[in-house]
Amino acid sequence: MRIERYLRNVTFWHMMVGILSLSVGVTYGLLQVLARAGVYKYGGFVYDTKAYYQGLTLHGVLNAIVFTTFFIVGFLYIVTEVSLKKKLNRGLVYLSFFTMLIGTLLAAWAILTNNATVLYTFYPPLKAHPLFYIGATLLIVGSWIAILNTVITHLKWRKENPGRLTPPPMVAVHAVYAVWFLATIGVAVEVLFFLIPWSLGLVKSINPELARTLFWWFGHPLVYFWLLPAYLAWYFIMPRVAGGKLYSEPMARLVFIMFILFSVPVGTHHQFSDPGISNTWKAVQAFLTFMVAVPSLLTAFNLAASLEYAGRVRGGNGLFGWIKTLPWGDYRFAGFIAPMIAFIFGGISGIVNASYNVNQVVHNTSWIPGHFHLTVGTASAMTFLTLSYILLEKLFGKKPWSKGIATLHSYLWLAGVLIFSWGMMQVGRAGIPRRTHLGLSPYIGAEEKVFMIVSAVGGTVMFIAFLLFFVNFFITVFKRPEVDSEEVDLEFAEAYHKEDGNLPKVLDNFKFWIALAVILIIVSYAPVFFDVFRATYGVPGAYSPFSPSNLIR
Ligand code: HAS
Repeated sequence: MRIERYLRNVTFWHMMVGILSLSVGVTYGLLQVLARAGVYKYGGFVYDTKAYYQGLTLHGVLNAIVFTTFFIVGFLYIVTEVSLKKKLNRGLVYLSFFTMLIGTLLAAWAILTNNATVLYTFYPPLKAHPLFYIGATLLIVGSWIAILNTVITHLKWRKENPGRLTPPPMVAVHAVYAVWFLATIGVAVEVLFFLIPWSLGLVKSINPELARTLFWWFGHPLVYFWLLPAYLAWYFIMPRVAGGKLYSEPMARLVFIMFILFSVPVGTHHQFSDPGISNTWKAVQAFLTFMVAVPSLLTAFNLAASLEYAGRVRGGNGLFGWIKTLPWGDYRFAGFIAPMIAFIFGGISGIVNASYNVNQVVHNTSWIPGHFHLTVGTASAMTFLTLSYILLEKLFGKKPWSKGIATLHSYLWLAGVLIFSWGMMQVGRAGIPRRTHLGLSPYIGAEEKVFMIVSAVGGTVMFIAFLLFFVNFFITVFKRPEVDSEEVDLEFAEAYHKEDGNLPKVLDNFKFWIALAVILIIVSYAPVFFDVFRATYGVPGAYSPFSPSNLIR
Protein backbone atom coordinates (compact mmCIF):
# COMPACT_ATOMS: atom_id res chain seq x y z
CA MET A 1 0.00 0.00 0.00
CA ARG A 2 1.47 3.36 -1.00
CA ILE A 3 0.97 6.01 1.68
CA GLU A 4 1.20 9.51 0.21
CA ARG A 5 4.12 11.65 1.30
CA TYR A 6 1.86 14.21 3.01
CA LEU A 7 0.32 11.56 5.31
CA ARG A 8 3.73 10.16 6.22
CA ASN A 9 4.81 13.66 7.17
CA VAL A 10 1.65 14.49 9.07
CA THR A 11 1.86 11.19 10.98
CA PHE A 12 5.49 11.96 11.74
CA TRP A 13 4.49 15.36 13.20
CA HIS A 14 1.75 13.76 15.28
CA MET A 15 4.43 11.49 16.69
CA MET A 16 6.87 14.35 17.21
CA VAL A 17 4.40 16.60 19.04
CA GLY A 18 3.51 13.61 21.20
CA ILE A 19 7.07 12.52 21.97
CA LEU A 20 8.33 16.07 22.63
CA SER A 21 5.41 16.63 25.02
CA LEU A 22 6.21 13.34 26.71
CA SER A 23 9.86 14.32 27.15
CA VAL A 24 8.84 17.44 29.11
CA GLY A 25 6.15 15.52 31.00
CA VAL A 26 8.43 12.71 32.19
CA THR A 27 11.03 15.20 33.38
CA TYR A 28 8.44 16.67 35.73
CA GLY A 29 7.54 13.11 36.75
CA LEU A 30 11.10 12.55 37.91
CA LEU A 31 11.06 15.79 39.92
CA GLN A 32 7.83 14.75 41.64
CA VAL A 33 8.95 11.34 42.75
CA LEU A 34 12.22 12.83 44.01
CA ALA A 35 10.33 15.58 45.84
CA ARG A 36 8.02 13.05 47.50
CA ALA A 37 11.03 11.09 48.68
CA GLY A 38 12.48 14.30 50.12
CA VAL A 39 15.47 14.18 47.75
CA TYR A 40 14.54 17.24 45.70
CA LYS A 41 13.04 20.49 46.87
CA TYR A 42 11.04 22.61 44.47
CA GLY A 43 12.25 26.19 44.78
CA GLY A 44 15.60 25.38 46.41
CA PHE A 45 15.65 25.01 50.20
CA VAL A 46 11.91 25.28 50.74
CA TYR A 47 9.13 23.39 49.05
CA ASP A 48 7.53 25.67 46.53
CA THR A 49 4.03 24.27 46.47
CA LYS A 50 2.97 26.28 43.44
CA ALA A 51 5.87 24.87 41.43
CA TYR A 52 5.06 21.33 42.57
CA TYR A 53 1.46 21.57 41.37
CA GLN A 54 2.41 23.37 38.19
CA GLY A 55 4.85 20.52 37.49
CA LEU A 56 2.19 17.94 38.34
CA THR A 57 -0.23 19.63 35.93
CA LEU A 58 2.38 19.59 33.17
CA HIS A 59 3.17 15.94 33.92
CA GLY A 60 -0.47 14.85 33.71
CA VAL A 61 -1.64 17.00 30.80
CA LEU A 62 1.41 16.48 28.57
CA ASN A 63 1.79 12.75 29.18
CA ALA A 64 -1.77 11.60 29.56
CA ILE A 65 -3.61 13.93 27.19
CA VAL A 66 -1.29 15.54 24.63
CA PHE A 67 1.17 12.67 23.97
CA THR A 68 -1.54 10.05 23.79
CA THR A 69 -4.05 11.99 21.66
CA PHE A 70 -1.50 13.07 19.06
CA PHE A 71 0.14 9.68 18.87
CA ILE A 72 -3.13 7.77 18.64
CA VAL A 73 -4.65 9.96 15.91
CA GLY A 74 -1.46 9.73 13.80
CA PHE A 75 -1.14 5.96 14.27
CA LEU A 76 -4.80 5.31 13.45
CA TYR A 77 -4.51 7.23 10.17
CA ILE A 78 -1.90 4.73 9.01
CA VAL A 79 -3.88 1.72 10.25
CA THR A 80 -6.98 3.04 8.46
CA GLU A 81 -5.25 3.54 5.12
CA VAL A 82 -3.31 0.28 5.28
CA SER A 83 -6.19 -1.93 6.40
CA LEU A 84 -8.86 -0.41 4.10
CA LYS A 85 -6.41 0.33 1.27
CA LYS A 86 -8.26 3.59 0.86
CA LYS A 87 -7.18 7.24 1.06
CA LEU A 88 -8.31 9.60 3.80
CA ASN A 89 -9.41 13.14 3.01
CA ARG A 90 -6.24 15.24 2.95
CA GLY A 91 -7.96 18.55 3.87
CA LEU A 92 -9.55 17.02 6.97
CA VAL A 93 -6.22 15.48 8.03
CA TYR A 94 -4.60 18.94 7.99
CA LEU A 95 -7.59 20.62 9.62
CA SER A 96 -7.60 18.10 12.45
CA PHE A 97 -3.84 18.38 13.05
CA PHE A 98 -3.74 22.18 13.17
CA THR A 99 -6.85 22.42 15.34
CA MET A 100 -5.28 20.02 17.82
CA LEU A 101 -1.96 21.86 17.67
CA ILE A 102 -3.45 25.31 18.25
CA GLY A 103 -5.47 23.93 21.16
CA THR A 104 -2.37 22.37 22.68
CA LEU A 105 -0.36 25.59 22.36
CA LEU A 106 -3.09 27.63 24.05
CA ALA A 107 -3.39 25.18 26.94
CA ALA A 108 0.42 24.92 27.22
CA TRP A 109 0.71 28.72 27.44
CA ALA A 110 -1.80 28.77 30.28
CA ILE A 111 0.00 26.03 32.22
CA LEU A 112 3.53 27.33 31.62
CA THR A 113 2.56 30.79 32.84
CA ASN A 114 1.04 29.23 35.97
CA ASN A 115 -2.42 30.29 34.90
CA ALA A 116 -3.79 26.75 34.84
CA THR A 117 -2.33 24.88 37.78
CA VAL A 118 -5.39 22.66 38.02
CA LEU A 119 -3.94 19.17 37.39
CA TYR A 120 -5.14 17.04 34.48
CA THR A 121 -8.54 16.51 36.11
CA PHE A 122 -9.15 20.32 36.43
CA TYR A 123 -11.67 19.79 39.25
CA PRO A 124 -13.44 23.04 40.17
CA PRO A 125 -13.25 25.08 42.34
CA LEU A 126 -9.66 25.05 41.02
CA LYS A 127 -9.99 27.57 38.23
CA ALA A 128 -7.83 27.93 35.12
CA HIS A 129 -7.43 30.72 32.59
CA PRO A 130 -10.18 30.47 29.90
CA LEU A 131 -7.51 29.72 27.29
CA PHE A 132 -6.72 26.44 29.07
CA TYR A 133 -10.30 25.24 28.67
CA ILE A 134 -10.58 26.65 25.14
CA GLY A 135 -7.29 24.93 24.21
CA ALA A 136 -8.52 21.61 25.62
CA THR A 137 -11.75 22.02 23.63
CA LEU A 138 -9.83 22.60 20.40
CA LEU A 139 -7.71 19.51 21.05
CA ILE A 140 -10.89 17.46 21.33
CA VAL A 141 -12.58 19.12 18.35
CA GLY A 142 -9.46 18.35 16.27
CA SER A 143 -9.71 14.68 17.24
CA TRP A 144 -13.41 14.67 16.28
CA ILE A 145 -12.41 15.88 12.81
CA ALA A 146 -10.10 12.86 12.59
CA ILE A 147 -13.03 10.63 13.58
CA LEU A 148 -15.23 12.20 10.90
CA ASN A 149 -12.53 11.59 8.30
CA THR A 150 -12.17 7.95 9.34
CA VAL A 151 -15.91 7.32 9.32
CA ILE A 152 -16.34 8.90 5.86
CA THR A 153 -13.48 6.77 4.52
CA HIS A 154 -14.95 3.60 6.00
CA LEU A 155 -18.42 4.36 4.61
CA LYS A 156 -16.93 4.80 1.12
CA TRP A 157 -15.08 1.50 1.56
CA ARG A 158 -18.33 -0.22 2.53
CA LYS A 159 -20.05 1.07 -0.62
CA GLU A 160 -17.24 -0.25 -2.77
CA ASN A 161 -17.03 -3.59 -0.91
CA PRO A 162 -20.61 -4.70 -0.29
CA GLY A 163 -20.91 -7.78 1.90
CA ARG A 164 -17.26 -7.73 3.02
CA LEU A 165 -16.49 -7.76 6.73
CA THR A 166 -14.59 -4.75 8.08
CA PRO A 167 -10.93 -5.84 8.45
CA PRO A 168 -10.22 -6.62 12.15
CA PRO A 169 -7.62 -3.84 12.68
CA MET A 170 -10.25 -1.41 11.42
CA VAL A 171 -12.73 -2.79 13.96
CA ALA A 172 -10.19 -1.74 16.58
CA VAL A 173 -9.94 1.75 15.05
CA HIS A 174 -13.73 2.11 15.26
CA ALA A 175 -13.74 0.93 18.86
CA VAL A 176 -11.08 3.50 19.83
CA TYR A 177 -12.97 6.32 18.18
CA ALA A 178 -16.43 5.23 19.36
CA VAL A 179 -15.19 5.12 22.95
CA TRP A 180 -13.42 8.48 22.56
CA PHE A 181 -16.43 10.18 20.98
CA LEU A 182 -18.89 8.94 23.60
CA ALA A 183 -16.44 9.87 26.36
CA THR A 184 -15.69 13.36 25.14
CA ILE A 185 -19.39 14.30 25.14
CA GLY A 186 -19.19 14.38 28.97
CA VAL A 187 -16.16 16.64 29.14
CA ALA A 188 -17.46 18.83 26.29
CA VAL A 189 -20.61 19.56 28.32
CA GLU A 190 -18.49 20.24 31.41
CA VAL A 191 -16.13 22.62 29.65
CA LEU A 192 -18.53 24.42 27.30
CA PHE A 193 -21.48 24.90 29.62
CA PHE A 194 -19.80 25.26 32.99
CA LEU A 195 -16.04 25.82 33.06
CA ILE A 196 -15.64 28.31 30.21
CA PRO A 197 -18.57 30.55 31.30
CA TRP A 198 -17.30 30.37 34.89
CA SER A 199 -13.68 31.17 34.01
CA LEU A 200 -14.83 34.06 31.80
CA GLY A 201 -16.82 35.44 34.73
CA LEU A 202 -20.18 34.99 32.99
CA VAL A 203 -21.55 32.90 35.86
CA LYS A 204 -20.79 33.42 39.53
CA SER A 205 -20.21 29.93 40.80
CA ILE A 206 -19.95 26.31 39.86
CA ASN A 207 -21.19 22.95 41.08
CA PRO A 208 -18.03 20.91 41.81
CA GLU A 209 -19.88 17.60 42.13
CA LEU A 210 -21.65 18.01 38.81
CA ALA A 211 -18.35 18.94 37.17
CA ARG A 212 -16.61 15.90 38.69
CA THR A 213 -19.38 13.62 37.49
CA LEU A 214 -19.13 14.97 33.95
CA PHE A 215 -15.35 14.73 34.12
CA TRP A 216 -15.44 11.04 35.10
CA TRP A 217 -17.99 10.29 32.41
CA PHE A 218 -15.02 11.20 30.23
CA GLY A 219 -12.17 10.17 32.53
CA HIS A 220 -12.66 6.44 32.65
CA PRO A 221 -13.37 5.69 28.99
CA LEU A 222 -10.35 7.93 28.38
CA VAL A 223 -8.24 5.07 29.78
CA TYR A 224 -9.60 2.74 27.08
CA PHE A 225 -8.85 5.37 24.46
CA TRP A 226 -5.25 4.92 25.69
CA LEU A 227 -5.43 1.15 25.96
CA LEU A 228 -7.20 0.09 22.77
CA PRO A 229 -4.54 1.34 20.31
CA ALA A 230 -2.05 -0.68 22.38
CA TYR A 231 -4.39 -3.70 22.10
CA LEU A 232 -4.55 -3.08 18.36
CA ALA A 233 -0.77 -3.42 18.25
CA TRP A 234 -0.69 -6.43 20.60
CA TYR A 235 -3.36 -8.27 18.59
CA PHE A 236 -2.45 -7.40 15.03
CA ILE A 237 1.28 -6.56 15.00
CA MET A 238 2.88 -8.35 17.98
CA PRO A 239 2.06 -11.98 16.94
CA ARG A 240 3.83 -11.46 13.62
CA VAL A 241 6.85 -9.91 15.35
CA ALA A 242 6.89 -12.97 17.63
CA GLY A 243 6.96 -15.22 14.57
CA GLY A 244 3.44 -16.63 14.94
CA LYS A 245 -0.21 -15.84 14.41
CA LEU A 246 -3.03 -14.18 16.29
CA TYR A 247 -4.82 -17.06 17.99
CA SER A 248 -8.45 -15.97 17.46
CA GLU A 249 -9.63 -13.20 15.17
CA PRO A 250 -13.37 -13.46 16.07
CA MET A 251 -12.51 -13.19 19.74
CA ALA A 252 -10.48 -10.05 19.03
CA ARG A 253 -13.49 -8.53 17.27
CA LEU A 254 -15.76 -9.42 20.19
CA VAL A 255 -13.31 -7.81 22.62
CA PHE A 256 -13.28 -4.48 20.77
CA ILE A 257 -17.07 -4.49 20.57
CA MET A 258 -17.35 -5.17 24.31
CA PHE A 259 -15.21 -2.09 24.92
CA ILE A 260 -17.64 0.03 22.89
CA LEU A 261 -20.43 -1.21 25.15
CA PHE A 262 -18.84 -1.12 28.58
CA SER A 263 -16.17 1.61 28.57
CA VAL A 264 -18.35 4.60 29.41
CA PRO A 265 -20.99 3.65 32.03
CA VAL A 266 -18.39 3.05 34.75
CA GLY A 267 -17.02 6.53 35.58
CA THR A 268 -18.67 6.59 39.01
CA HIS A 269 -16.05 4.11 40.23
CA HIS A 270 -13.81 7.16 40.49
CA GLN A 271 -16.41 8.71 42.79
CA PHE A 272 -17.06 5.91 45.26
CA SER A 273 -16.10 8.32 48.06
CA ASP A 274 -18.04 11.29 46.70
CA PRO A 275 -21.15 12.43 48.54
CA GLY A 276 -24.44 12.97 46.72
CA ILE A 277 -24.50 9.82 44.58
CA SER A 278 -26.47 6.91 46.02
CA ASN A 279 -24.76 3.67 46.95
CA THR A 280 -27.06 1.75 44.63
CA TRP A 281 -25.81 3.49 41.51
CA LYS A 282 -22.23 3.34 42.67
CA ALA A 283 -22.74 -0.42 43.07
CA VAL A 284 -24.32 -0.70 39.60
CA GLN A 285 -21.32 1.05 38.05
CA ALA A 286 -18.97 -1.11 40.14
CA PHE A 287 -20.65 -4.15 38.55
CA LEU A 288 -20.28 -2.62 35.07
CA THR A 289 -16.60 -2.00 35.85
CA PHE A 290 -16.15 -5.73 36.34
CA MET A 291 -17.87 -6.19 32.96
CA VAL A 292 -15.31 -3.91 31.30
CA ALA A 293 -12.50 -6.03 32.76
CA VAL A 294 -13.89 -9.11 30.92
CA PRO A 295 -12.61 -8.12 27.44
CA SER A 296 -9.15 -7.60 28.97
CA LEU A 297 -9.29 -11.08 30.53
CA LEU A 298 -10.27 -12.49 27.12
CA THR A 299 -7.35 -10.53 25.67
CA ALA A 300 -4.94 -12.08 28.15
CA PHE A 301 -5.98 -15.60 27.01
CA ASN A 302 -5.95 -14.73 23.31
CA LEU A 303 -2.51 -13.12 23.52
CA ALA A 304 -1.04 -15.86 25.70
CA ALA A 305 -2.28 -18.43 23.15
CA SER A 306 -0.77 -16.37 20.31
CA LEU A 307 2.56 -16.23 22.16
CA GLU A 308 2.47 -19.96 22.84
CA TYR A 309 1.78 -20.63 19.16
CA ALA A 310 4.75 -18.43 18.17
CA GLY A 311 7.00 -20.07 20.75
CA ARG A 312 6.09 -23.57 19.51
CA VAL A 313 6.56 -22.57 15.85
CA ARG A 314 10.02 -21.41 16.87
CA GLY A 315 10.81 -24.86 18.26
CA GLY A 316 9.76 -24.56 21.89
CA ASN A 317 8.11 -27.56 23.49
CA GLY A 318 6.97 -28.84 26.86
CA LEU A 319 4.65 -26.98 29.20
CA PHE A 320 6.72 -23.80 29.39
CA GLY A 321 9.52 -24.45 26.89
CA TRP A 322 7.84 -22.21 24.31
CA ILE A 323 8.44 -19.15 26.50
CA LYS A 324 12.21 -19.53 26.13
CA THR A 325 12.09 -19.61 22.34
CA LEU A 326 10.22 -16.30 21.98
CA PRO A 327 12.41 -13.57 20.42
CA TRP A 328 13.23 -11.77 23.70
CA GLY A 329 16.22 -10.02 22.08
CA ASP A 330 14.19 -8.44 19.24
CA TYR A 331 13.59 -4.77 20.09
CA ARG A 332 10.05 -4.86 18.72
CA PHE A 333 9.10 -7.95 20.72
CA ALA A 334 10.73 -6.49 23.84
CA GLY A 335 8.76 -3.29 23.26
CA PHE A 336 5.49 -5.23 23.21
CA ILE A 337 6.04 -7.94 25.81
CA ALA A 338 7.38 -5.56 28.50
CA PRO A 339 4.19 -3.43 28.52
CA MET A 340 2.08 -6.60 28.39
CA ILE A 341 3.78 -7.94 31.49
CA ALA A 342 3.31 -4.60 33.25
CA PHE A 343 -0.36 -4.69 32.33
CA ILE A 344 -0.90 -7.96 34.18
CA PHE A 345 -0.13 -6.07 37.42
CA GLY A 346 -1.89 -2.93 36.20
CA GLY A 347 -5.03 -4.98 35.54
CA ILE A 348 -4.96 -6.73 38.90
CA SER A 349 -4.62 -3.41 40.71
CA GLY A 350 -7.52 -2.08 38.60
CA ILE A 351 -9.74 -4.88 39.89
CA VAL A 352 -8.71 -3.93 43.43
CA ASN A 353 -9.71 -0.30 42.73
CA ALA A 354 -13.02 -1.37 41.25
CA SER A 355 -14.03 -3.38 44.32
CA TYR A 356 -16.26 -0.82 45.98
CA ASN A 357 -15.34 -1.61 49.58
CA VAL A 358 -11.59 -2.12 48.99
CA ASN A 359 -11.54 1.16 47.06
CA GLN A 360 -12.10 2.93 50.38
CA VAL A 361 -8.62 1.80 51.42
CA VAL A 362 -6.79 2.90 48.29
CA HIS A 363 -8.75 5.90 47.01
CA ASN A 364 -6.71 9.09 46.77
CA THR A 365 -3.61 7.32 48.07
CA SER A 366 -0.31 6.67 46.31
CA TRP A 367 -1.68 3.25 45.35
CA ILE A 368 -3.53 4.92 42.44
CA PRO A 369 -0.42 6.37 40.70
CA GLY A 370 1.09 2.92 41.28
CA HIS A 371 -1.83 1.49 39.28
CA PHE A 372 -1.82 3.98 36.46
CA HIS A 373 1.90 3.97 35.79
CA LEU A 374 1.55 0.25 35.09
CA THR A 375 -1.40 0.88 32.76
CA VAL A 376 -1.25 4.14 30.85
CA GLY A 377 2.33 4.87 31.95
CA THR A 378 3.66 1.57 30.61
CA ALA A 379 1.10 -0.64 28.85
CA SER A 380 0.04 2.23 26.60
CA ALA A 381 3.01 4.62 26.61
CA MET A 382 5.70 2.00 26.03
CA THR A 383 3.68 0.32 23.28
CA PHE A 384 3.39 3.72 21.57
CA LEU A 385 7.17 4.23 21.78
CA THR A 386 7.71 0.81 20.20
CA LEU A 387 5.21 1.73 17.49
CA SER A 388 7.08 4.96 16.84
CA TYR A 389 10.22 2.93 15.95
CA ILE A 390 8.08 0.70 13.73
CA LEU A 391 6.46 3.71 12.03
CA LEU A 392 9.84 5.35 11.40
CA GLU A 393 10.94 2.17 9.65
CA LYS A 394 7.72 1.61 7.72
CA LEU A 395 7.10 5.21 6.67
CA PHE A 396 10.65 6.48 6.19
CA GLY A 397 12.78 3.35 5.86
CA LYS A 398 14.80 4.14 8.99
CA LYS A 399 15.59 1.25 11.34
CA PRO A 400 16.58 2.17 14.91
CA TRP A 401 20.09 3.56 15.19
CA SER A 402 20.76 1.01 17.94
CA LYS A 403 18.53 -2.05 18.21
CA GLY A 404 20.38 -2.98 21.41
CA ILE A 405 19.41 0.28 23.11
CA ALA A 406 15.85 -0.08 21.80
CA THR A 407 15.64 -3.52 23.45
CA LEU A 408 17.37 -2.39 26.62
CA HIS A 409 15.14 0.61 27.26
CA SER A 410 12.00 -1.56 27.21
CA TYR A 411 13.26 -3.99 29.86
CA LEU A 412 14.81 -1.18 31.89
CA TRP A 413 11.50 0.71 31.87
CA LEU A 414 9.69 -2.47 32.91
CA ALA A 415 12.09 -2.95 35.83
CA GLY A 416 11.73 0.74 36.74
CA VAL A 417 7.95 0.78 36.71
CA LEU A 418 7.67 -2.43 38.73
CA ILE A 419 9.95 -0.95 41.42
CA PHE A 420 8.20 2.44 41.26
CA SER A 421 4.70 0.99 41.51
CA TRP A 422 5.69 -1.43 44.28
CA GLY A 423 6.92 1.52 46.36
CA MET A 424 3.87 3.66 45.58
CA MET A 425 1.44 0.85 46.34
CA GLN A 426 3.12 -0.01 49.64
CA VAL A 427 2.85 3.55 50.90
CA GLY A 428 -0.63 3.83 49.42
CA ARG A 429 -1.77 0.86 51.47
CA ALA A 430 -0.44 2.69 54.50
CA GLY A 431 -2.74 5.60 53.63
CA ILE A 432 -0.14 8.03 52.27
CA PRO A 433 -1.98 10.43 49.93
CA ARG A 434 -1.31 11.00 46.25
CA ARG A 435 -0.93 14.41 44.59
CA THR A 436 1.15 16.03 47.30
CA HIS A 437 4.89 16.37 47.76
CA LEU A 438 4.65 15.32 51.43
CA GLY A 439 7.77 17.35 52.12
CA LEU A 440 6.74 18.66 55.51
CA SER A 441 4.21 16.00 56.54
CA PRO A 442 4.88 14.89 60.10
CA TYR A 443 3.01 11.58 59.90
CA ILE A 444 5.25 9.61 57.61
CA GLY A 445 6.86 6.67 59.40
CA ALA A 446 10.29 5.14 58.78
CA GLU A 447 8.92 2.24 56.73
CA GLU A 448 6.97 4.57 54.45
CA LYS A 449 10.06 6.73 54.01
CA VAL A 450 11.93 3.64 52.79
CA PHE A 451 9.24 2.85 50.24
CA MET A 452 9.20 6.42 49.03
CA ILE A 453 12.91 6.06 48.33
CA VAL A 454 12.08 2.76 46.55
CA SER A 455 9.63 4.70 44.34
CA ALA A 456 12.25 7.35 43.69
CA VAL A 457 14.72 4.65 42.58
CA GLY A 458 12.11 3.10 40.28
CA GLY A 459 11.13 6.51 38.88
CA THR A 460 14.78 7.33 38.19
CA VAL A 461 15.26 4.01 36.35
CA MET A 462 12.16 4.79 34.25
CA PHE A 463 13.54 8.22 33.45
CA ILE A 464 16.90 6.76 32.37
CA ALA A 465 15.04 4.26 30.17
CA PHE A 466 13.12 7.13 28.58
CA LEU A 467 16.37 9.05 27.95
CA LEU A 468 17.78 5.99 26.15
CA PHE A 469 14.67 5.90 23.98
CA PHE A 470 14.80 9.64 23.32
CA VAL A 471 18.45 9.67 22.20
CA ASN A 472 18.07 6.53 20.08
CA PHE A 473 14.85 7.79 18.51
CA PHE A 474 16.21 11.20 17.55
CA ILE A 475 19.44 9.80 16.11
CA THR A 476 17.21 7.49 14.05
CA VAL A 477 15.09 10.43 12.88
CA PHE A 478 18.16 12.25 11.57
CA LYS A 479 19.93 9.30 9.95
CA ARG A 480 19.66 8.36 6.28
CA PRO A 481 16.97 5.85 5.26
CA GLU A 482 18.32 2.36 4.62
CA VAL A 483 15.29 0.59 3.22
CA ASP A 484 12.89 1.54 0.46
CA SER A 485 9.73 2.77 2.12
CA GLU A 486 7.58 3.35 -0.95
CA GLU A 487 5.33 0.41 -0.12
CA VAL A 488 4.07 0.54 3.44
CA ASP A 489 2.93 -2.73 4.92
CA LEU A 490 2.27 -2.65 8.63
CA GLU A 491 2.40 -6.45 8.48
CA PHE A 492 -0.79 -7.23 10.35
CA ALA A 493 -0.64 -10.72 11.78
CA GLU A 494 -2.48 -13.61 10.17
CA ALA A 495 -4.93 -15.44 12.40
CA TYR A 496 -4.87 -19.09 13.47
CA HIS A 497 -8.67 -19.03 13.87
CA LYS A 498 -9.79 -16.69 11.10
CA GLU A 499 -13.12 -14.95 10.75
CA ASP A 500 -15.24 -16.79 8.20
CA GLY A 501 -18.55 -16.28 6.43
CA ASN A 502 -20.46 -17.67 9.44
CA LEU A 503 -19.68 -14.67 11.61
CA PRO A 504 -23.01 -13.07 12.69
CA LYS A 505 -23.52 -9.88 10.65
CA VAL A 506 -24.37 -7.96 13.81
CA LEU A 507 -20.69 -8.16 14.79
CA ASP A 508 -19.92 -5.86 11.88
CA ASN A 509 -22.70 -3.40 12.62
CA PHE A 510 -21.09 -0.58 14.59
CA LYS A 511 -24.22 1.59 14.59
CA PHE A 512 -26.03 -1.13 16.53
CA TRP A 513 -23.34 -1.42 19.22
CA ILE A 514 -22.96 2.33 19.58
CA ALA A 515 -26.76 2.69 19.96
CA LEU A 516 -26.72 -0.03 22.62
CA ALA A 517 -23.85 1.73 24.40
CA VAL A 518 -25.85 4.99 24.40
CA ILE A 519 -28.82 3.20 26.00
CA LEU A 520 -26.55 1.67 28.64
CA ILE A 521 -25.04 5.09 29.36
CA ILE A 522 -28.47 6.67 29.76
CA VAL A 523 -29.71 3.89 32.05
CA SER A 524 -26.62 3.92 34.25
CA TYR A 525 -25.99 7.67 34.31
CA ALA A 526 -29.48 9.24 34.43
CA PRO A 527 -30.02 8.27 38.10
CA VAL A 528 -26.50 9.44 38.95
CA PHE A 529 -27.19 12.91 37.52
CA PHE A 530 -30.58 12.92 39.20
CA ASP A 531 -28.83 12.27 42.54
CA VAL A 532 -26.22 14.94 41.88
CA PHE A 533 -28.78 17.59 40.96
CA ARG A 534 -30.95 16.70 43.93
CA ALA A 535 -28.08 16.76 46.39
CA THR A 536 -26.44 19.93 45.16
CA TYR A 537 -29.34 22.12 44.02
CA GLY A 538 -29.77 25.13 46.25
CA VAL A 539 -26.53 24.64 48.17
CA PRO A 540 -25.27 28.17 48.87
CA GLY A 541 -22.36 29.08 46.66
CA ALA A 542 -22.83 26.10 44.40
CA TYR A 543 -23.83 26.59 40.82
CA SER A 544 -26.84 24.71 39.57
CA PRO A 545 -27.83 24.86 35.92
CA PHE A 546 -31.43 25.19 37.10
CA SER A 547 -30.84 28.27 39.18
CA PRO A 548 -31.18 31.49 37.13
CA SER A 549 -29.84 33.54 40.03
CA ASN A 550 -26.40 32.20 39.17
CA LEU A 551 -26.27 34.14 35.95
CA ILE A 552 -24.56 37.50 36.16
CA ARG A 553 -26.76 40.04 34.52
FE1 HAS B 1 -7.75 2.17 36.09
C1 HAS B 1 -8.00 4.73 38.39
C2 HAS B 1 -10.22 0.44 37.70
C3 HAS B 1 -7.65 -0.30 33.67
C4 HAS B 1 -5.74 4.16 34.15
N1 HAS B 1 -7.00 4.07 36.25
C5 HAS B 1 -7.20 4.94 37.28
C6 HAS B 1 -6.49 6.16 37.03
C7 HAS B 1 -5.89 6.01 35.81
C8 HAS B 1 -6.20 4.69 35.34
C9 HAS B 1 -5.06 7.05 35.07
O1 HAS B 1 -12.42 1.05 39.73
C10 HAS B 1 -6.41 7.36 37.96
C11 HAS B 1 -7.34 8.45 37.57
C12 HAS B 1 -7.17 9.62 38.52
O2 HAS B 1 -6.33 10.49 38.25
O3 HAS B 1 -7.84 9.63 39.56
N2 HAS B 1 -8.71 0.38 35.78
C13 HAS B 1 -9.66 -0.15 36.58
C14 HAS B 1 -10.08 -1.45 36.05
C15 HAS B 1 -9.35 -1.65 34.92
C16 HAS B 1 -8.50 -0.49 34.74
C17 HAS B 1 -11.08 -2.38 36.63
N3 HAS B 1 -6.86 1.96 34.28
C18 HAS B 1 -6.98 0.88 33.44
C19 HAS B 1 -6.27 1.14 32.22
C20 HAS B 1 -5.73 2.41 32.34
C21 HAS B 1 -6.11 2.90 33.65
C22 HAS B 1 -6.19 0.19 31.05
C23 HAS B 1 -4.92 3.19 31.39
C24 HAS B 1 -4.50 2.79 30.21
N4 HAS B 1 -8.87 2.51 37.74
C25 HAS B 1 -9.86 1.71 38.18
C26 HAS B 1 -10.56 2.38 39.29
C27 HAS B 1 -9.94 3.60 39.48
C28 HAS B 1 -8.87 3.65 38.49
C29 HAS B 1 -11.70 1.88 40.08
C30 HAS B 1 -10.32 4.67 40.50
C31 HAS B 1 -9.55 4.50 41.74
C32 HAS B 1 -9.78 5.63 42.70
O4 HAS B 1 -10.28 5.35 43.81
O5 HAS B 1 -9.46 6.80 42.41
C33 HAS B 1 -9.47 -2.86 34.00
O6 HAS B 1 -9.78 -2.43 32.70
C34 HAS B 1 -8.24 -3.71 34.04
C35 HAS B 1 -8.44 -5.04 33.32
C36 HAS B 1 -7.12 -5.66 32.99
C37 HAS B 1 -6.80 -6.94 33.14
C38 HAS B 1 -5.39 -7.41 32.78
C39 HAS B 1 -5.35 -8.23 31.48
C40 HAS B 1 -3.93 -8.51 31.13
C41 HAS B 1 -3.43 -8.50 29.86
C42 HAS B 1 -1.97 -8.74 29.65
C43 HAS B 1 -1.74 -10.14 29.15
C44 HAS B 1 -0.28 -10.42 29.16
C45 HAS B 1 0.27 -11.51 28.59
C46 HAS B 1 1.75 -11.67 28.68
C47 HAS B 1 -0.53 -12.52 27.87
C48 HAS B 1 -7.76 -7.93 33.66
C49 HAS B 1 -4.27 -8.23 28.66
C50 HAS B 1 2.13 -13.06 29.07
C51 HAS B 1 3.61 -13.08 29.34
C52 HAS B 1 4.42 -14.14 29.08
C53 HAS B 1 5.81 -14.10 29.51
C54 HAS B 1 3.96 -15.35 28.37
